[in-house]
Amino acid sequence: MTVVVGTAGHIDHGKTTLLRALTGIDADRLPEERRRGMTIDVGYAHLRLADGSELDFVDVPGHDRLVGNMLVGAGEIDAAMLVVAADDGPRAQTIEHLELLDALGIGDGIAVVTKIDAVSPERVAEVVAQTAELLARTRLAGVRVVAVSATRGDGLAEVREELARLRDRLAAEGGPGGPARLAIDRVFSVKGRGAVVTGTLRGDARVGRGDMLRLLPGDRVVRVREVQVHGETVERATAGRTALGLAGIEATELHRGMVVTVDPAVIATDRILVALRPAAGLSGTQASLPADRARVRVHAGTEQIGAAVGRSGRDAAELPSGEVSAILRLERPVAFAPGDRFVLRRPSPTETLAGGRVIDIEPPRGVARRRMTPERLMALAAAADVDASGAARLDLHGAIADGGVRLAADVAAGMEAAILTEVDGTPAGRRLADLRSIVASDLRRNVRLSPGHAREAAADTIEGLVADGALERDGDMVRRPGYAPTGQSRALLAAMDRLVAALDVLAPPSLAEAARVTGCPPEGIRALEAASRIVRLDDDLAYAAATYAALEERAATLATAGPLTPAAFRDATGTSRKFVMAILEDLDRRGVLRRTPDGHVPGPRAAAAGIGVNR
Ligand SMILES: Nc1nc2c(ncn2[C@@H]2O[C@H](COP(=O)(O)OP(=O)(O)OP(=O)(O)O)[C@@H](O)[C@H]2O)c(=O)[nH]1
Ligand SMILES: [Mg+2]
Repeated sequence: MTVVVGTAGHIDHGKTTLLRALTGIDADRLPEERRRGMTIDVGYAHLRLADGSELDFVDVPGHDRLVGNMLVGAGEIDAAMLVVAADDGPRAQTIEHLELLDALGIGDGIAVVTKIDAVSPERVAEVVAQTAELLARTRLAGVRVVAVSATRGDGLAEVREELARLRDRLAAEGGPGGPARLAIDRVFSVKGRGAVVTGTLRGDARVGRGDMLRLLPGDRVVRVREVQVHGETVERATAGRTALGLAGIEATELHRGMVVTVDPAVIATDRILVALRPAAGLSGTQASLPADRARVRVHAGTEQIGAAVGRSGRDAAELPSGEVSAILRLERPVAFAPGDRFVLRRPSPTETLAGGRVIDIEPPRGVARRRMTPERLMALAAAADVDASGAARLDLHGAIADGGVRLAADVAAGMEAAILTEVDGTPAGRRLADLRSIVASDLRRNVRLSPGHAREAAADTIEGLVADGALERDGDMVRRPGYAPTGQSRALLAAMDRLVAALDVLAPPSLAEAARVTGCPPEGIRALEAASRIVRLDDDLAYAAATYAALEERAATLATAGPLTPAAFRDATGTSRKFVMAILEDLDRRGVLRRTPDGHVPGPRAAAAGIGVNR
């Protein structure tokens, strides 16, 4: 693995000079940086270790106004190199950067007390002690503090040795793992070669020429035209600092903060469930977590974005780890994967509020929010591996549709019970299609699924019950095993089926007329209504359940696009005013739609009808 080390420390303390002394590379590449002798944007360098392997560095500015750029650099590192000038000692950004590294969960690195040529040995010892004391209050407690002079060269060999040990320690831990991706930190356009992006390639990654990558947010597909590592063109890159020439996109369409990835676990989302931990509070006052509805800045990867914190009700649970859960609503979608670390800062006056990690990139919405209990949040936050977190996430959501539909154990059991209850209520049996629709809409009162996915889950569960022998299939009917119909009920069932078929059209005849033609007696109509095989809108108008479900879905979809007028709905369904008025009135009464002077719009129960369900 290629370890990426990020510098940190107060302005002018010698970060860039130390890197130049170690690697021979000047990370201050911008003309303005060279003129002013200070780092403004993130810079890069790499070091060849004694065994021939290489170590990557990200160099950051120490200026207090450039903390945003420091975080771009620190967002994708494995370890830190804290630099403290021996003459100055720890200063404001020494402390601020340490707090930020701690919030980002950086747990290994090295500290360097530099410029020792300018002070007495006593002063060096004093600053080394102060630095170790500060580190002790963070996750970097106990890392080596090495005294050097970057200009004279004292101590540089020791720094190199410690960096090699650092690399070995991190390699032994198996690297950061996680989804393969590159968070873009620089974009430029090379004449004749098109757009080029740079960043740190992370996760179990392997990116080669010709690969197709997803660009987030926006979900565009781009092709890798060329891969470069440390300025050399290579067939493929596996980790560390990487430059990618991209085809199928202009440089102007790319910017810092975007992510290219091959892993479907990375998605662009504007709402995340997170676990927060208050910042270390190294400067004395202990920072407190942002309150509910507080406006914050989220720094994640190479991106930063405004967000509102949700810490009320079900969103806020105290986790045994000492963290608390919260929802972050981002100003626009940003690429995230589960487990990602980030920092929350107050915009002004700026202060580091908290460090956090993402526990769900698509937290429960709508009815599924009722399942967000502290126990389920804790289980998800504590999940140690992909399997455990997959199971905990399913339990939190109740149902997840990714390819197929999966149901949580309690939801699956509830659905089986509901199916058996339905069937027990009609000994003669239920039509499979009706049973499917009924239990599917039942399911959607408890979990968030699209109508199609809910029907798929219903069909699977019914199949399962048939396979187990709890139900029996007879043509398109489902019933309990062992039912023996009499001659009379057989005739009634046939008449009921005929009536359902007659009402299975967009403009059905009057109910009385349909009953007469199909020979279905009143008790047959009552039985059909009780079994929800037909939907009765008024005395003389009824639809087959499936037809009505389709009409409802159509109306709901149209109403999300803008107010739906009776005339527009009539044209969309090719029926007449009589039918659309009755349907719209029914949907209004049930809260699926709401009537406004301009037409019908989604009502309070719109979500239950499938509006706004994105997956
Ligand atoms: N005497 C002495 N001077 C040093 C040493 N290292 C750096 N300097 C000087 O300190 C000044 C700042 O060095 P930089 O490396 O630019 O500091 P920096 O931490 O990168 O600064 P920013 O990027 O602006 O935060 C320069 O004038 C360096 O020449 C050292 O070991 N000894
Ligand atoms: Mg610098």
